[in-house]
Amino acid sequence: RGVVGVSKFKGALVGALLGDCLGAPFEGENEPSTDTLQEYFDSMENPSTKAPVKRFTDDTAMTLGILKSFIELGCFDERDIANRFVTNYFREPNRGYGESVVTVFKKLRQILNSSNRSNSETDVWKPAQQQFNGSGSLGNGGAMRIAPVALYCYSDYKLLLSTAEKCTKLTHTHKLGVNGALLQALAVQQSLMVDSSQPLDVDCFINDLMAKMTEVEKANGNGTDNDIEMPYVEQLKIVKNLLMSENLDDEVVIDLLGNSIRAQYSVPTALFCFLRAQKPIESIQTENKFRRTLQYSISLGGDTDTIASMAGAMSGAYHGLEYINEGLQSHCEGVDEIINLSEQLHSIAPSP
Ligand code: 8NA
Ligand code: MG
Ligand code: MG
Ligand code: MG
Repeated sequence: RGVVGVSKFKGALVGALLGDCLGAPFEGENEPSTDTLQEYFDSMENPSTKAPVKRFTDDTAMTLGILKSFIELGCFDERDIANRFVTNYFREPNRGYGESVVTVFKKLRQILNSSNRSNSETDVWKPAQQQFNGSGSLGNGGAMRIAPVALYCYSDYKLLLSTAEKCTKLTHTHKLGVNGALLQALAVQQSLMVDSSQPLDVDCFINDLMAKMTEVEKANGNGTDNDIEMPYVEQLKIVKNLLMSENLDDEVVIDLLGNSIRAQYSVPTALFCFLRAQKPIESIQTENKFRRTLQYSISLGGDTDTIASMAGAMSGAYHGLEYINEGLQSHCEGVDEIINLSEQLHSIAPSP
């Protein structure tokens, strides 16, 4: 297992940014038409198009918080990350945050401001645990921002799992929220490790993830009150079956995998989009598998920015920055900054 190059670090984070920025205009709407999306991407890839820059949303705002914390502190620090989440939210509350996570930010702000109280009153883990009457959030907000953790910890599997879990539990403590973030982190890490000069062995990629998530769900529990023992492993089986089927029916994909703000019904969907885009998709005209990944993710509707962002992180980590069309990049807010930060993260991430 070799050292991962800087292009893959940049690809992962630019991929996450582009998915967020380009998917955001369609978030929550009904699925956009095939023609609308084809034209949307075609026009941005055309160098003469100077359309307005697309703003990033909460997905990227929180990713940037984690990224800058790693760079400035050189390690994972929960109080520093919590502080960045809070500061970023109150400076720019209109980035499209989830409805309930704002409660966590408000409580965290009080905790972080109260320096000389008892330990329990300064516990940064508490507010997330109190969400949804103590069951915790199962939204995809932990998964959508996890890419920097996957990059920083890529060479140390145990550190990756434990850091991704802690990072998620600052806002999301439900098992489905946490395990969804672990799946996303593992998928990005695997994408980094695969050589993109060879065709992707999709079957091998999903089998590896299934084995890892089996261990995760055995150890962490499933977080549901029904009979499904390993909900993410079940979703991964569906991903595998869908990848083998000849027909690609959007309705079936949405019905089986989902396109919602729940981690369980969006992280496996993002993985499917990345893997399915390794082959041509009839309704999408492009040779570029990164663009195909984003365009397909957004075509499914629902939580388009987040699903495209998660799939974009995997695809960018696999292909590297040079593969990502510059026209698409130029239409996204913050792309130069995130490339610069990716380089810095690469220089401090422990190598194997
Ligand atoms: P969150 O923790 O506030 O969760 C989001 C929502 O999920 C909550 O408001 C609830 O409706 C639901 N939810 C979460 N946990 C539970 C539970 N235990 N029981 C019942 N319902 C629950 O925020 P988040 O950070 O997870 O959210 C991330 C998403 O919100 C991303 O898609 C992000 O882009 C943003 N967002 C999404 C939309 C959209 O329409 N899809 C719109 C604006 C913002
Ligand atoms: Mg968002
Ligand atoms: Mg469609
Ligand atoms: Mg979203």
